[in-house]
Amino acid sequence: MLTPRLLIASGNRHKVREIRALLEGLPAEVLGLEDLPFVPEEPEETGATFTDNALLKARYYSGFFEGCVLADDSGLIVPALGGAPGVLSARYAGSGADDEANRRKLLESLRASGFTEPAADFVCVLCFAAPGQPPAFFLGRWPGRIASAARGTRGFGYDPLFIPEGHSCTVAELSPEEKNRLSHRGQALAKFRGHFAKFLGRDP
Ligand code: ITT
Repeated sequence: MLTPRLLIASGNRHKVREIRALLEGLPAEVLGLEDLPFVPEEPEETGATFTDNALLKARYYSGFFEGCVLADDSGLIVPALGGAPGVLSARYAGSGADDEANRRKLLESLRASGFTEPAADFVCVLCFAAPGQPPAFFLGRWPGRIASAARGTRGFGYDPLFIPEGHSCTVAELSPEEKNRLSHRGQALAKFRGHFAKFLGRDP
């Protein structure tokens, strides 16, 4: 039997590193966008929800690849800010903004609205698209709060500002293994692994 091929459809190298670690041991050949004959431009993420955008990316990259595709749409939700940055997490401080600019904008928004260490959730929606099958979705949610200042050097994005529930350190102070064990992405991928095992006709 041919080894099934699974494309991780993300242009974010930090996400791809985490997803690869979390897919370890899977009986599939795991590919990245760099393995495509040419790397297509990223699609515009026009969806109103993480689910919309995960589907949009899975469908888009399926057009360039014949095997199974896994797309991730994720971000940070701060209810005190009306759900921001939400689906705009990657470009909260404007299109092309880097992680540091997005973190600065988050701290400024919180300061301006008078909130200290408000509750927040990291959310991840994975969309799995297999040829000839309806898309399947897997959700992970990681509750916590926003620190008053960035701490730690690991991870990416909002990790230096996110204190997971039950912890006093930020995600950027956790080891990569600990983050993957607890995170929104880790939770969504654990669900996906069970689905993929069944898809391949194996026990999870
Ligand atoms: P792709 O769409 O190509 O996958 P992207 O970075 O544009 O890459 P998203 O649109 O899903 O991906 O935006 C995700 C943003 O949410 C990401 O850039 C971070 O700012 C934030 N984010 C998501 N997961 C995170 C995590 O585990 N740690 C820190 N920040 C995270």
